[in-house]
Amino acid sequence: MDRIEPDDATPAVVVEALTRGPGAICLRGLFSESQVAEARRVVMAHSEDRAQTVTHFQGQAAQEQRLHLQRRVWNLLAKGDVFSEMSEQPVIVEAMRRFLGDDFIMGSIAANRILPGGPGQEPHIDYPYWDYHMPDTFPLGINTSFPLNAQVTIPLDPFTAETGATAFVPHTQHELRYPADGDRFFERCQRMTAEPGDAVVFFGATWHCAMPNRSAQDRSAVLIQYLPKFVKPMEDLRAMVGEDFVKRASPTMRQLLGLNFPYPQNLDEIAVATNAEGRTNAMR
Ligand SMILES: O=C(O)CCC(=O)C(=O)O
Repeated sequence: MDRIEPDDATPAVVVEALTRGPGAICLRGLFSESQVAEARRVVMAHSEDRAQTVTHFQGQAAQEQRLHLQRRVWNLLAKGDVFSEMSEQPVIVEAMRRFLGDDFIMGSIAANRILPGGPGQEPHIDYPYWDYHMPDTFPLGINTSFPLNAQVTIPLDPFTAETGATAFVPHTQHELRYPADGDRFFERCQRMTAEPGDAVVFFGATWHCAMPNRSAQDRSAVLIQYLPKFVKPMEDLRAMVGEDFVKRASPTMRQLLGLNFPYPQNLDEIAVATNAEGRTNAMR
């Protein structure tokens, strides 16, 4: 995985890494020390006494009664302005416009905290491909020739081999497949090692997983999921943030919340009936 300076992270460079390249790229030092400190403070505060929130790809840890050593904090937009700053970061937004289309949305913004001794995950691919171990539930011919997901991981603690930096197998995004036992994931993987405040951008069709934290310190990261406008978001962000947040939202945040793409609608109940779609004179 290349590690580049934000000034070099043009949309073309990021998209090349996600499509024809290994599937991931690290943008160094995109967020300031104070942004990282504030994000970490919120994540730690919200995960201290609420050990059990919904999690994913942790079936084995659940069987072994070790779920409490990994903690998720969901709905981060409602928990601090720093998370809006992270999700609207201009270098990332410009790259996402190119990768997922101008009206791309945010499907989730959450934190994954792995405590010392905490478990890693099952190797997987991300929403909306995350249940592709049942390929018959997807449309005929689905593939990764166009992306339905992008992920951004922002470490709030050092991401090292010891602390449990995310593992990934480069170039696996080229063929859409959920990793299987015979794929030797753990022999072939590289690690997304990174510093607090870096941003690792990757295509979620690339096989990856959080790794066990074998260190004596916490390992937390903010995980942002971006989607094309037409994919149903994973977290119901629009409902979770509330009316006041929406009233204050910037044009970019309104887009991220899906407000630029007003479907589904009750078309039978639209008060002022007009021509809503089409190249000519469309009034959504
Ligand atoms: O925390 C990590 O390292 C990765 C988490 C992840 O891949 C996921 O939850 O889908």
